[in-house]
Amino acid sequence: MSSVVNIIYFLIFNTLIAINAENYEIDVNGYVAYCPCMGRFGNQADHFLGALSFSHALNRTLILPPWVEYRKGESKSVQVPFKTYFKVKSLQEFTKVIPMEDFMDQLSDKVWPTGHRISFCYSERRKLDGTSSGSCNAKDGNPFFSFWDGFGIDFDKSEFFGPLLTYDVIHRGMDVIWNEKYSPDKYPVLAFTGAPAAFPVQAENVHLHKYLKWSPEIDSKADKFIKNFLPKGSFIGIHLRNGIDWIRACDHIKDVKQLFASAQCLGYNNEKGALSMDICLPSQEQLIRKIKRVVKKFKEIHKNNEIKSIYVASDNNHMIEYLNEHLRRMKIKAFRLPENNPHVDLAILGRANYFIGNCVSSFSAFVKRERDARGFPSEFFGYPNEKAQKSSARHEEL
Ligand code: GFB
Repeated sequence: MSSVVNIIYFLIFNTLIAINAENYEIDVNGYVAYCPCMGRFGNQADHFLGALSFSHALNRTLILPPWVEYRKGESKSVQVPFKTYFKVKSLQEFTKVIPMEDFMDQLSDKVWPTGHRISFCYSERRKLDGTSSGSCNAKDGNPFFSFWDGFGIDFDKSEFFGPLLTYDVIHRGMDVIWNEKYSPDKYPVLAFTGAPAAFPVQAENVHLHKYLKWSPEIDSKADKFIKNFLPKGSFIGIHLRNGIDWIRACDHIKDVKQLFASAQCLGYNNEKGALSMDICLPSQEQLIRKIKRVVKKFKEIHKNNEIKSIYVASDNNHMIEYLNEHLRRMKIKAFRLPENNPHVDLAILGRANYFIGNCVSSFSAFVKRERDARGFPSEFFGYPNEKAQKSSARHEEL
Protein backbone atom coordinates (compact mmCIF):
# COMPACT_ATOMS: atom_id res chain seq x y z
CA MET A 1 0.00 0.00 0.00
CA SER A 2 2.75 2.44 1.01
CA SER A 3 4.61 1.82 -2.26
CA VAL A 4 1.46 2.75 -4.22
CA VAL A 5 1.19 5.99 -2.20
CA ASN A 6 4.88 6.68 -2.88
CA ILE A 7 4.39 6.17 -6.61
CA ILE A 8 1.38 8.54 -6.59
CA TYR A 9 3.40 11.17 -4.70
CA PHE A 10 6.29 10.71 -7.16
CA LEU A 11 4.00 11.18 -10.17
CA ILE A 12 2.28 14.27 -8.69
CA PHE A 13 5.64 15.80 -7.71
CA ASN A 14 7.15 15.29 -11.15
CA THR A 15 4.05 16.54 -12.90
CA LEU A 16 4.20 19.74 -10.83
CA ILE A 17 7.85 20.25 -11.75
CA ALA A 18 7.05 19.67 -15.43
CA ILE A 19 4.20 22.20 -15.27
CA ASN A 20 6.39 24.84 -13.61
CA ALA A 21 9.50 24.47 -15.77
CA GLU A 22 9.40 25.93 -19.25
CA ASN A 23 11.00 23.77 -21.92
CA TYR A 24 13.53 25.62 -24.01
CA GLU A 25 14.69 24.82 -27.53
CA ILE A 26 18.32 25.33 -28.51
CA ASP A 27 19.03 28.75 -30.04
CA VAL A 28 21.32 28.15 -33.02
CA ASN A 29 22.30 31.83 -32.88
CA GLY A 30 23.97 31.20 -29.55
CA TYR A 31 23.89 32.62 -26.03
CA VAL A 32 25.36 35.39 -23.90
CA ALA A 33 26.22 34.67 -20.26
CA TYR A 34 27.86 36.95 -17.71
CA CYS A 35 28.59 37.39 -14.05
CA PRO A 36 26.99 40.51 -12.50
CA CYS A 37 30.20 40.79 -10.56
CA MET A 38 30.28 44.59 -10.11
CA GLY A 39 28.37 46.43 -7.41
CA ARG A 40 25.08 45.82 -5.69
CA PHE A 41 21.53 45.80 -7.00
CA GLY A 42 21.38 49.26 -8.61
CA ASN A 43 24.66 48.72 -10.46
CA GLN A 44 23.64 45.23 -11.55
CA ALA A 45 20.30 46.53 -12.85
CA ASP A 46 22.04 49.22 -14.94
CA HIS A 47 24.35 46.55 -16.34
CA PHE A 48 21.45 44.21 -16.97
CA LEU A 49 19.78 46.65 -19.39
CA GLY A 50 23.06 46.97 -21.32
CA ALA A 51 23.49 43.18 -21.45
CA LEU A 52 19.91 42.83 -22.70
CA SER A 53 20.59 45.30 -25.49
CA PHE A 54 23.92 43.61 -26.33
CA SER A 55 22.50 40.08 -26.64
CA HIS A 56 19.52 41.41 -28.61
CA ALA A 57 21.82 43.19 -31.09
CA LEU A 58 23.85 39.98 -31.58
CA ASN A 59 20.59 38.00 -31.99
CA ARG A 60 21.74 35.67 -29.20
CA THR A 61 19.70 34.49 -26.20
CA LEU A 62 20.59 36.22 -22.94
CA ILE A 63 21.17 33.79 -20.09
CA LEU A 64 19.54 35.57 -17.14
CA PRO A 65 22.10 35.51 -14.34
CA PRO A 66 21.10 35.29 -10.71
CA TRP A 67 21.40 38.53 -8.76
CA VAL A 68 24.57 38.64 -6.69
CA GLU A 69 23.99 39.69 -3.08
CA TYR A 70 26.28 40.33 -0.17
CA ARG A 71 25.01 39.50 3.31
CA LYS A 72 26.44 40.83 6.53
CA GLY A 73 28.82 38.36 8.17
CA GLU A 74 29.07 36.12 5.09
CA SER A 75 32.38 36.06 3.26
CA LYS A 76 30.92 34.72 0.00
CA SER A 77 28.23 36.28 -2.17
CA VAL A 78 24.79 34.71 -2.34
CA GLN A 79 23.17 34.14 -5.76
CA VAL A 80 19.43 34.78 -5.99
CA PRO A 81 17.63 33.37 -9.09
CA PHE A 82 16.60 36.09 -11.53
CA LYS A 83 12.93 35.14 -11.35
CA THR A 84 12.76 35.62 -7.58
CA TYR A 85 12.53 39.34 -8.29
CA PHE A 86 11.39 39.66 -11.91
CA LYS A 87 9.05 38.05 -14.42
CA VAL A 88 10.86 36.22 -17.21
CA LYS A 89 7.83 36.42 -19.54
CA SER A 90 7.89 40.24 -19.76
CA LEU A 91 11.51 40.18 -20.94
CA GLN A 92 10.59 37.61 -23.58
CA GLU A 93 8.30 40.24 -25.11
CA PHE A 94 11.48 42.09 -26.08
CA THR A 95 14.08 39.43 -26.78
CA LYS A 96 15.24 35.83 -26.25
CA VAL A 97 16.12 35.06 -22.61
CA ILE A 98 16.49 31.96 -20.45
CA PRO A 99 17.09 31.81 -16.69
CA MET A 100 20.60 30.51 -15.96
CA GLU A 101 19.24 27.62 -13.85
CA ASP A 102 17.12 26.42 -16.80
CA PHE A 103 19.97 26.79 -19.27
CA MET A 104 22.31 24.76 -17.08
CA ASP A 105 19.66 22.07 -16.36
CA GLN A 106 18.22 21.68 -19.83
CA LEU A 107 20.70 22.85 -22.45
CA SER A 108 24.27 23.22 -21.22
CA ASP A 109 25.28 19.57 -21.83
CA LYS A 110 24.20 19.86 -25.46
CA VAL A 111 25.22 23.45 -26.21
CA TRP A 112 28.14 24.11 -23.87
CA PRO A 113 29.55 20.82 -22.58
CA THR A 114 32.24 20.62 -19.92
CA GLY A 115 35.67 20.84 -21.55
CA HIS A 116 34.50 23.42 -24.11
CA ARG A 117 33.81 26.40 -21.91
CA ILE A 118 35.56 29.61 -22.89
CA SER A 119 35.68 32.64 -20.68
CA PHE A 120 35.56 36.03 -22.42
CA CYS A 121 37.22 39.17 -21.08
CA TYR A 122 38.57 42.42 -22.52
CA SER A 123 42.14 41.64 -21.40
CA GLU A 124 44.00 39.49 -18.90
CA ARG A 125 42.67 39.55 -15.32
CA ARG A 126 45.56 39.33 -12.90
CA LYS A 127 45.55 36.95 -9.94
CA LEU A 128 44.49 38.34 -6.56
CA ASP A 129 48.17 38.62 -5.55
CA GLY A 130 48.80 40.87 -8.57
CA THR A 131 50.78 38.35 -10.60
CA SER A 132 49.98 37.50 -14.20
CA SER A 133 47.37 34.80 -14.84
CA GLY A 134 47.64 34.81 -18.63
CA SER A 135 43.88 34.25 -18.65
CA CYS A 136 40.51 35.77 -17.76
CA ASN A 137 40.97 34.18 -14.36
CA ALA A 138 37.18 34.16 -14.24
CA LYS A 139 36.73 32.36 -10.94
CA ASP A 140 39.29 34.25 -8.86
CA GLY A 141 37.90 36.28 -5.95
CA ASN A 142 34.45 37.06 -4.61
CA PRO A 143 31.84 37.02 -6.12
CA PHE A 144 33.52 35.48 -9.20
CA PHE A 145 34.11 32.06 -7.65
CA SER A 146 30.70 31.65 -5.99
CA PHE A 147 28.90 32.79 -9.12
CA TRP A 148 30.34 30.29 -11.61
CA ASP A 149 31.00 27.53 -9.13
CA GLY A 150 27.39 27.60 -7.95
CA PHE A 151 26.54 26.15 -11.37
CA GLY A 152 29.56 23.81 -11.44
CA ILE A 153 31.14 25.85 -14.24
CA ASP A 154 34.89 25.65 -14.86
CA PHE A 155 36.55 27.40 -17.77
CA ASP A 156 38.85 25.56 -20.15
CA LYS A 157 40.18 28.52 -22.14
CA SER A 158 40.20 32.32 -22.16
CA GLU A 159 39.49 34.70 -25.01
CA PHE A 160 40.63 38.33 -24.85
CA PHE A 161 38.38 40.37 -27.15
CA GLY A 162 39.96 43.78 -26.54
CA PRO A 163 41.09 46.25 -27.69
CA LEU A 164 39.35 45.90 -31.07
CA LEU A 165 35.95 44.84 -29.81
CA THR A 166 33.77 46.66 -27.27
CA TYR A 167 30.23 46.17 -25.98
CA ASP A 168 29.02 49.35 -27.63
CA VAL A 169 26.67 47.84 -30.21
CA ILE A 170 24.68 51.07 -30.38
CA HIS A 171 27.18 53.54 -31.80
CA ARG A 172 29.77 51.56 -33.69
CA GLY A 173 28.09 48.64 -35.45
CA MET A 174 29.94 46.31 -33.12
CA ASP A 175 27.21 43.64 -33.34
CA VAL A 176 28.27 42.74 -36.89
CA ILE A 177 31.93 42.53 -35.92
CA TRP A 178 31.16 40.36 -32.85
CA ASN A 179 29.20 37.90 -34.98
CA GLU A 180 31.91 37.80 -37.65
CA LYS A 181 34.71 37.19 -35.17
CA TYR A 182 32.78 34.85 -32.86
CA SER A 183 30.27 32.91 -34.92
CA PRO A 184 27.65 30.97 -32.92
CA ASP A 185 28.66 27.60 -34.40
CA LYS A 186 32.21 27.94 -33.07
CA TYR A 187 31.33 30.00 -29.99
CA PRO A 188 27.83 28.96 -28.88
CA VAL A 189 28.17 30.76 -25.55
CA LEU A 190 29.92 34.07 -25.00
CA ALA A 191 30.50 33.87 -21.25
CA PHE A 192 31.80 37.18 -19.91
CA THR A 193 33.68 37.68 -16.64
CA GLY A 194 31.64 40.85 -16.08
CA ALA A 195 28.57 42.41 -17.68
CA PRO A 196 28.88 43.21 -21.41
CA ALA A 197 27.57 46.68 -20.66
CA ALA A 198 28.39 50.19 -19.55
CA PHE A 199 27.82 51.76 -16.16
CA PRO A 200 25.82 53.90 -15.86
CA VAL A 201 23.38 52.47 -18.39
CA GLN A 202 23.67 54.12 -21.82
CA ALA A 203 20.90 56.62 -22.50
CA GLU A 204 19.71 54.53 -25.47
CA ASN A 205 19.05 51.50 -23.23
CA VAL A 206 17.10 53.25 -20.46
CA HIS A 207 13.77 52.52 -22.18
CA LEU A 208 14.38 48.75 -21.91
CA HIS A 209 13.45 49.05 -18.24
CA LYS A 210 9.80 48.73 -19.27
CA TYR A 211 10.35 45.00 -19.78
CA LEU A 212 11.53 44.54 -16.17
CA LYS A 213 8.40 43.70 -14.20
CA TRP A 214 8.41 42.67 -10.54
CA SER A 215 7.66 39.04 -9.68
CA PRO A 216 4.23 38.25 -8.17
CA GLU A 217 5.85 37.87 -4.70
CA ILE A 218 7.38 41.36 -4.74
CA ASP A 219 4.24 42.88 -6.28
CA SER A 220 2.09 41.36 -3.58
CA LYS A 221 4.36 42.45 -0.69
CA ALA A 222 4.45 46.03 -2.01
CA ASP A 223 0.67 46.17 -2.55
CA LYS A 224 -0.05 44.68 0.89
CA PHE A 225 2.15 47.25 2.64
CA ILE A 226 0.49 50.13 0.82
CA LYS A 227 -2.99 48.76 1.56
CA ASN A 228 -2.42 47.74 5.19
CA PHE A 229 -0.04 50.37 6.53
CA LEU A 230 -0.32 53.63 4.58
CA PRO A 231 -3.29 55.96 5.18
CA LYS A 232 -5.82 55.90 2.34
CA GLY A 233 -4.93 58.45 -0.34
CA SER A 234 -1.91 59.71 -2.22
CA PHE A 235 1.66 59.33 -0.97
CA ILE A 236 5.12 60.58 -1.86
CA GLY A 237 7.94 58.00 -1.97
CA ILE A 238 11.40 59.24 -1.03
CA HIS A 239 14.78 57.57 -1.20
CA LEU A 240 17.29 58.65 1.44
CA ARG A 241 20.74 57.31 0.59
CA ASN A 242 22.82 58.24 3.63
CA GLY A 243 24.89 55.28 4.90
CA ILE A 244 28.58 55.63 5.66
CA ASP A 245 29.61 54.23 2.24
CA TRP A 246 27.55 56.98 0.65
CA ILE A 247 28.96 59.77 2.82
CA ARG A 248 32.47 58.64 1.82
CA ALA A 249 31.51 58.39 -1.87
CA CYS A 250 30.06 61.92 -1.86
CA ASP A 251 33.45 63.20 -0.66
CA HIS A 252 34.68 62.58 -4.21
CA ILE A 253 32.31 64.97 -5.93
CA LYS A 254 34.89 67.76 -5.90
CA ASP A 255 37.16 65.67 -8.15
CA VAL A 256 34.63 64.50 -10.74
CA LYS A 257 31.89 65.79 -13.01
CA GLN A 258 29.70 62.72 -12.71
CA LEU A 259 29.30 60.07 -10.04
CA PHE A 260 27.49 56.71 -10.40
CA ALA A 261 23.99 57.47 -11.79
CA SER A 262 24.22 61.28 -11.78
CA ALA A 263 23.79 61.47 -15.57
CA GLN A 264 20.09 60.75 -14.98
CA CYS A 265 19.58 64.36 -13.88
CA LEU A 266 22.75 66.14 -15.04
CA GLY A 267 22.74 64.64 -18.55
CA TYR A 268 25.55 62.42 -19.85
CA ASN A 269 27.66 65.46 -20.75
CA ASN A 270 26.61 67.65 -17.83
CA GLU A 271 24.39 69.54 -20.26
CA LYS A 272 21.72 69.82 -17.55
CA GLY A 273 23.84 70.85 -14.60
CA ALA A 274 26.81 70.32 -12.32
CA LEU A 275 27.32 67.81 -9.53
CA SER A 276 27.05 69.22 -6.01
CA MET A 277 26.87 68.10 -2.40
CA ASP A 278 23.21 69.17 -2.31
CA ILE A 279 22.49 66.56 -4.95
CA CYS A 280 24.65 63.80 -3.49
CA LEU A 281 23.95 64.27 0.22
CA PRO A 282 21.22 66.86 0.81
CA SER A 283 20.85 68.32 4.30
CA GLN A 284 17.81 67.59 6.49
CA GLU A 285 16.54 71.13 5.87
CA GLN A 286 16.81 70.68 2.11
CA LEU A 287 14.91 67.40 2.30
CA ILE A 288 12.04 69.03 4.16
CA ARG A 289 11.93 72.06 1.86
CA LYS A 290 11.79 69.83 -1.20
CA ILE A 291 9.08 67.59 0.27
CA LYS A 292 6.93 70.59 1.24
CA ARG A 293 7.33 72.06 -2.22
CA VAL A 294 6.23 68.81 -3.85
CA VAL A 295 3.23 68.51 -1.48
CA LYS A 296 2.09 72.02 -2.51
CA LYS A 297 2.72 71.37 -6.19
CA PHE A 298 0.75 68.10 -6.01
CA LYS A 299 -2.22 69.89 -4.43
CA GLU A 300 -2.13 72.63 -7.06
CA ILE A 301 -2.14 70.08 -9.86
CA HIS A 302 -4.66 67.64 -8.40
CA LYS A 303 -6.96 70.10 -6.53
CA ASN A 304 -9.05 67.68 -4.38
CA ASN A 305 -6.34 65.09 -4.06
CA GLU A 306 -3.82 65.81 -1.28
CA ILE A 307 -0.70 63.96 -0.15
CA LYS A 308 -1.55 61.98 2.99
CA SER A 309 1.75 60.26 3.76
CA ILE A 310 5.41 59.85 2.93
CA TYR A 311 6.96 56.45 2.30
CA VAL A 312 10.64 56.45 3.21
CA ALA A 313 13.18 53.98 1.81
CA SER A 314 16.72 54.18 3.11
CA ASP A 315 19.90 52.16 3.47
CA ASN A 316 20.56 53.77 6.85
CA ASN A 317 18.66 56.64 8.45
CA HIS A 318 14.96 56.89 7.57
CA MET A 319 14.57 60.13 9.62
CA ILE A 320 10.99 59.16 10.51
CA GLU A 321 10.80 61.27 13.68
CA TYR A 322 12.36 64.30 12.03
CA LEU A 323 9.98 64.07 9.08
CA ASN A 324 6.93 63.59 11.32
CA GLU A 325 7.89 66.58 13.43
CA HIS A 326 8.27 68.86 10.40
CA LEU A 327 5.26 67.61 8.46
CA ARG A 328 2.83 67.55 11.42
CA ARG A 329 1.24 70.88 10.46
CA MET A 330 0.53 69.54 6.99
CA LYS A 331 -1.06 66.45 8.60
CA ILE A 332 1.34 64.16 6.81
CA LYS A 333 2.95 61.13 8.45
CA ALA A 334 6.07 59.21 7.44
CA PHE A 335 6.21 55.41 7.13
CA ARG A 336 8.84 52.76 6.41
CA LEU A 337 9.05 48.99 6.04
CA PRO A 338 9.68 47.35 9.40
CA GLU A 339 12.38 45.12 7.86
CA ASN A 340 15.26 45.70 5.45
CA ASN A 341 13.93 44.65 2.05
CA PRO A 342 15.47 46.66 -0.82
CA HIS A 343 13.31 45.13 -3.54
CA VAL A 344 10.01 45.79 -1.78
CA ASP A 345 11.26 49.32 -1.03
CA LEU A 346 11.89 49.78 -4.76
CA ALA A 347 8.52 48.37 -5.75
CA ILE A 348 6.69 50.67 -3.30
CA LEU A 349 8.65 53.72 -4.51
CA GLY A 350 7.70 52.73 -8.05
CA ARG A 351 4.00 52.92 -7.13
CA ALA A 352 4.03 56.22 -5.18
CA ASN A 353 1.98 59.13 -6.51
CA TYR A 354 5.19 61.16 -6.58
CA PHE A 355 8.84 60.18 -6.12
CA ILE A 356 11.81 62.18 -4.87
CA GLY A 357 15.09 60.32 -5.28
CA ASN A 358 18.83 60.75 -5.03
CA CYS A 359 20.16 61.57 -8.50
CA VAL A 360 23.60 60.05 -7.82
CA SER A 361 22.27 56.70 -6.64
CA SER A 362 21.70 53.86 -9.07
CA PHE A 363 19.14 52.52 -6.57
CA SER A 364 17.09 55.70 -7.13
CA ALA A 365 17.76 55.42 -10.87
CA PHE A 366 15.97 52.08 -10.91
CA VAL A 367 12.84 53.71 -9.49
CA LYS A 368 13.05 56.68 -11.84
CA ARG A 369 13.27 54.45 -14.92
CA GLU A 370 10.36 52.29 -13.79
CA ARG A 371 8.24 55.37 -13.12
CA ASP A 372 9.18 57.00 -16.43
CA ALA A 373 8.06 53.83 -18.20
CA ARG A 374 4.66 54.12 -16.46
CA GLY A 375 4.41 57.88 -16.96
CA PHE A 376 4.64 58.61 -13.19
CA PRO A 377 6.28 61.85 -11.96
CA SER A 378 9.67 61.98 -10.20
CA GLU A 379 12.15 64.59 -8.96
CA PHE A 380 15.54 64.58 -7.26
CA PHE A 381 16.70 66.15 -4.01
CA GLY A 382 19.01 69.10 -4.59
CA TYR A 383 18.22 69.30 -8.30
CA PRO A 384 17.77 71.73 -9.86
CA ASN A 385 19.47 73.84 -7.23
CA GLU A 386 17.14 75.90 -5.07
CA LYS A 387 18.21 79.26 -6.54
CA ALA A 388 17.47 78.04 -10.07
CA GLN A 389 14.10 76.69 -8.91
CA LYS A 390 13.12 79.98 -7.26
CA SER A 391 14.02 82.03 -10.30
CA SER A 392 12.10 79.68 -12.65
CA ALA A 393 9.08 79.88 -10.30
CA ARG A 394 9.33 83.71 -10.46
CA HIS A 395 9.42 83.53 -14.27
CA GLU A 396 6.30 81.34 -14.26
CA GLU A 397 4.50 83.85 -12.01
CA LEU A 398 5.35 86.80 -14.28
O1 GFB B 1 22.00 49.49 -5.37
P1 GFB B 1 23.30 50.18 -5.31
O2 GFB B 1 24.30 49.85 -6.32
O3 GFB B 1 22.95 51.72 -5.29
O4 GFB B 1 23.93 49.87 -3.89
P2 GFB B 1 23.83 53.06 -5.20
C1 GFB B 1 23.37 50.33 -2.72
C2 GFB B 1 22.76 49.18 -1.90
O5 GFB B 1 22.42 49.71 -0.61
C3 GFB B 1 21.45 48.62 -2.46
C4 GFB B 1 21.17 49.24 -0.19
O6 GFB B 1 21.62 47.62 -3.41
C5 GFB B 1 20.74 48.16 -1.20
O7 GFB B 1 21.24 46.92 -0.79
N1 GFB B 1 20.20 50.33 -0.24
C6 GFB B 1 20.33 51.56 -0.78
C7 GFB B 1 18.97 50.23 0.28
N2 GFB B 1 19.21 52.27 -0.62
C8 GFB B 1 18.33 51.47 0.03
C9 GFB B 1 16.99 51.63 0.47
O8 GFB B 1 16.33 52.66 0.27
N3 GFB B 1 16.42 50.55 1.09
C10 GFB B 1 17.08 49.40 1.33
N4 GFB B 1 16.44 48.40 1.95
N5 GFB B 1 18.36 49.22 0.93
C11 GFB B 1 26.43 53.02 -4.83
C12 GFB B 1 27.02 52.01 -5.79
O9 GFB B 1 25.14 52.61 -4.47
O10 GFB B 1 27.14 53.13 -3.64
C13 GFB B 1 28.49 52.15 -5.94
O11 GFB B 1 26.44 52.30 -7.06
C14 GFB B 1 29.19 52.31 -4.59
O12 GFB B 1 28.98 51.02 -6.62
C15 GFB B 1 28.51 53.42 -3.80
O13 GFB B 1 29.12 51.09 -3.87
C16 GFB B 1 29.14 53.68 -2.45
O14 GFB B 1 24.20 53.54 -6.56
O15 GFB B 1 23.06 53.96 -4.33
